[in-house]
Amino acid sequence: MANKKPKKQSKSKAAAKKPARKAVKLAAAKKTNGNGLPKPSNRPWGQAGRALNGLRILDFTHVQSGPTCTQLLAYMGADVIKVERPGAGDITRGQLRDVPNADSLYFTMLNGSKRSITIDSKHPKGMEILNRLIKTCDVLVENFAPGALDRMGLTWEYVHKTNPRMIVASVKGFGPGPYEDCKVYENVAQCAGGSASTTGFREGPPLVTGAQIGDSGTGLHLALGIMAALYQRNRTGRGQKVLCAMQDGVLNLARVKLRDQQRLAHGPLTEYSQYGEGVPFGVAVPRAGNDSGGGQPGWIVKCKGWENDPDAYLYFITQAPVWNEICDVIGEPTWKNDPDYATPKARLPRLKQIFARIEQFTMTMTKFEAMDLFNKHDIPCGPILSMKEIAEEQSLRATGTVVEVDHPTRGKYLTVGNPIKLSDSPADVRRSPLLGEHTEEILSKVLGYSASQINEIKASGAITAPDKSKAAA
Ligand code: CAO
Repeated sequence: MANKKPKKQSKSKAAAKKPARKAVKLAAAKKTNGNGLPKPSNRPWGQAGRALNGLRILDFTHVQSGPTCTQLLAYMGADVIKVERPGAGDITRGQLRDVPNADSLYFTMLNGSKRSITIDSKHPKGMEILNRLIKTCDVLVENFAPGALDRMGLTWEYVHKTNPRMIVASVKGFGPGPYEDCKVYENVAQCAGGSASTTGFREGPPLVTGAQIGDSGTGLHLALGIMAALYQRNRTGRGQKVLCAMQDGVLNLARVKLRDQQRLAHGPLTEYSQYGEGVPFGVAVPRAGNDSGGGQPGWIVKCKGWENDPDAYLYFITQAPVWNEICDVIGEPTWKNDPDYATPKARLPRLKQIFARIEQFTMTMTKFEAMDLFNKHDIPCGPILSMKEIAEEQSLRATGTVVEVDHPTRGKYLTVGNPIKLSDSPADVRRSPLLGEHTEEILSKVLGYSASQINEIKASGAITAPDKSKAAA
């Protein structure tokens, strides 16, 4: 090709250049729609890569809150590089262990689809590797105790100077204020965010919930913050700090209770069963047992088998638009026109009695039979599903919400896949990495270290656990 004689041009050079330029412009327009944006792909849905392909995350997270965030980003296609301390790793690898010498489910279910590199961030050579990672990654995500990242030398100023495009996303227990330096775990956040004081039964103590709204809830908030910061970076060209405090995250999820706190100033909360029972309200939102959160009164009622099965219950909502159907189904047709029952307002002081009657009916059938029956009449209700039932539920497997993955040391286990379904980006749910499984791969393929440099790094102790026998000698 290079030796071919150029053909004689019949037109002048200037004239010949014009169409060439036009062709280039046309080609660009074809690719970009003429407005700088790519033309819609004509690849089949689900075959145009994953939503976050090309995004690289420096994952400094541990325990639960941070890992839930980065796992979600990994499911959506981001390359998540989890940095762990050599020899130790994320503390959850060894917590609540069910299989000897294998990573715990605590760890494996929060760190799927990631790569693991071990780096001692307090070793000079380790810091050199981290510097390279900072230059090549888009987002640094961390949830260390307040001040820990700064103590490593990775202050915001330092990271921003090293890579101005980098987004630094953090989970902390509290935002700026009196408690900003405190370490926080899930239940502390539930208590400080208003969830515990409003959960449980009026007569009992505050209660924490099984859903990890402080950890996983804040991880979700952080993922959204990261996405927004990435979008803004497209415009500004620079990264920013993203901070999600667990107290704030819980309060955001408990906002209806702050709503009720303000309503209290204007009178009793009539949809709380305490109102119907004639119990006066205090100064703060009380615990409401299993009352429905909104204006549609609901309660948990027993179903067949409740004596032996702790989950033989159904959540039943007396939704106003289907009140007539409810009356017919449970065998109380006269309630439809009885002034004591016919309107939502009239029913409020009688909720306890109404739910007792509904329960009388539901106790004659299983929760699944009740669910089928009520749904035929458009009556909102839901069976109380045990974790065993959820683990075995085939429809959740079919949608990829529950996924079985295989792990080299623990074997097959179930994990929760991506609860966010994208029609053009199938979730990438893979097993969690072993400690340091991808250290060499990342050093060579991502950071460009040569084989001899990697040997040097290994000898330095920056990526390997300290040799205990040497230390003892
Ligand atoms: N190399 C060397 N040192 C490392 C390292 C690495 N790769 N990775 C972590 N470390 C060090 C940190 O530098 C820190 O050391 P210093 O305190 O000496 O600076 C130390 O390990 C651990 O940091 P930590 O204080 O975050 O860990 P902890 O176990 O004491 O506390 C937690 C855990 C969760 C209470 C705390 O991290 C925290 O409050 N995080 C913010 C809130 C949060 O996310 N909580 C949810 C936890 S899930 O329920």
